[in-house]
Amino acid sequence: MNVNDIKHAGLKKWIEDFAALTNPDEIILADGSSAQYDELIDQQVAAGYATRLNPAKKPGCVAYNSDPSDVARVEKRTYISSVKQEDAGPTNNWMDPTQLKKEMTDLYRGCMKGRTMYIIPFSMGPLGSPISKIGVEITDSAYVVANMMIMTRVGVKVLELLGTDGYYVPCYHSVGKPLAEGESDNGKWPCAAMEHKYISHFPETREIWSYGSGYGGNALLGKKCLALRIATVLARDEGWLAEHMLILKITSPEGKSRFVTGAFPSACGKTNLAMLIPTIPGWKVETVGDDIAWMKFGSDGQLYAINPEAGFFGVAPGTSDDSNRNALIAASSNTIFTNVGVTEDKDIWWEGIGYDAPGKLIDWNDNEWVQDKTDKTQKPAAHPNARFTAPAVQCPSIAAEWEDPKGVPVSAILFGGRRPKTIPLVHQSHDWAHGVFLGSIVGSEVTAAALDVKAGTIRRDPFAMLPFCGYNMGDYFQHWLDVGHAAPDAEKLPKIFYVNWFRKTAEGKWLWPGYGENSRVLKWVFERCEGTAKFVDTPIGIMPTIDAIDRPEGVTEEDMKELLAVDLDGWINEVEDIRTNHYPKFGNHLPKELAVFLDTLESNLKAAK
Ligand code: TSX
Ligand code: MN
Repeated sequence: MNVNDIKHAGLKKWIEDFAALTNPDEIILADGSSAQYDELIDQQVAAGYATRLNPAKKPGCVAYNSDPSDVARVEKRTYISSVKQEDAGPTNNWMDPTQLKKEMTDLYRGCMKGRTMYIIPFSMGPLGSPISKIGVEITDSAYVVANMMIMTRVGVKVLELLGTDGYYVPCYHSVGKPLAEGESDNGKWPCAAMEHKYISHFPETREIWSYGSGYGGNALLGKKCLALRIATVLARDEGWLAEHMLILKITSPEGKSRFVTGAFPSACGKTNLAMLIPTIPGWKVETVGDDIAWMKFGSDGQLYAINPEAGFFGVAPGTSDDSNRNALIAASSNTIFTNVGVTEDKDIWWEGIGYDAPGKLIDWNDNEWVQDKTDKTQKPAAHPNARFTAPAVQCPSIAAEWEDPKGVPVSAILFGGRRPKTIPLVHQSHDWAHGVFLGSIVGSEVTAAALDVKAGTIRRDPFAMLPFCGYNMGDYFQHWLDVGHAAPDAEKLPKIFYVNWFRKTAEGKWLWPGYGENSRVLKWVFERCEGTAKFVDTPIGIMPTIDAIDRPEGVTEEDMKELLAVDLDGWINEVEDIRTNHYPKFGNHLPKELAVFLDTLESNLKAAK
């Protein structure tokens, strides 16, 4: 099937119009076939954009290196272009949509000269699920096509679902580097200069316009742009939740299963948690999704979640047999690696993979690289934001229900962050609205990787959604409260927890071993849902008794007391920080209900002193 066979008049016209503007050499429909995927990858390898990896070690895998300037999402070039600036809110960049469309149309004019235009019909969510949404991305990047084929459901079946007049979210994308007559990229990753990059969202007309970057969330428009920023707007209008959450399944030794979702800011190990291998005998953890959850009430009054994605776009460095064996197995075949090191025998390597670099590598900058552990200033072989794009079905821990079109019933929602002090290992909200308060105050310690703020400070990232909400964040808090108020049965709402795997001693030692041992906390969460867990009420919420969670090896009773203590002075400082630095950002869009929770928390803490 090719573009001429498209039966949808609106889609046909859009493709023709955008082709007339961008002037590509040819137009190809991404039909979703593995033959087309293989052909695309072969072409990319032949043209020098990608390296075919060793079929004996990494069958069906390739490695790309990006331009050094195009390595991550660019928040300063990301826009929520609503008609009114107030609707984008205080935490999003805003431009007037007419102005922005004019600027971008000028950039798009002739931008695909010398390139192929690809049409990617894709479904976010299982094909035909009532919760799924369809998008069509037009791009001039074969890398984007290949990645979208792993991360979403692409092809002819989606066009069939669209029929002659079905609704889709139009997603415009160009790398922004037209080729002159006879010019070639010479195998170099094409992209535009930073000041010409735009990742634009038009929430009223539900369009995504991206220009100048070929990387990740800037270019794979089904993910952060559609499944989060545009979906949050749809969810607000339609009464559901589009969230930056993992979805996991936990099964007890008795064989009872529950589903848990969780939102964590970056660098907290969300993918590791989604694929966790439990240390407690008899318990099982399986994966439904590692990044995005769409949640809607079912006719039975339960909240159901689907993973709108079909793959994992995971951070490679730090992924090892110890930190996440399941991810390594998922990414051991049919995977696209971006900005990793490549060994002489065409295998991959990155910092934190769990073993030393074997011999001479080609690093992410295409330079020869030999590990020198005595040189503390040596630049890494893999970029810190290097990625694997791996099919979800290849994950050994993938749950049988991961593609169930009705979704999975959610028993619990976790929030978390990297908090060396104050925040206990786990506490639970009294009810949904109190849980919304906990989500609204999520924060994480800034790690060394972020240079704009000094390390050790706490950056608030409410619901881990700060970069991903397509409208005013204060209104988003209100939407969460409204979902609770509108619940068919308040008893069936998920219970909400705040977890913290990252507590340290005064000497800077980790108090909690984390990783697979986090299953002990998941077990307590499970037992709270069952009504069998031991718990106490405290000024901050519901907490495990000191003996409610079995201690892992190396954690003393004293450690456990510290992990589960209510640090009254620390929390009073926390309240002060929220009151003076966090909540005022949202101005009169901050729901009163949240301000009341802050007051109540403060008086609870002061009464307990
Ligand atoms: O992903 C992590 N998780 C969640 C796992 C399911 N990480 C890595 C964060 C960066 C992506 C963690 N790091 C976790 C964790 O629970 N905990 C820690 C901190 C930590 C690091 C090392 C040790 C203990 C705790 N122990 C040793 O190194 C021996
Ligand atoms: Mn994410």
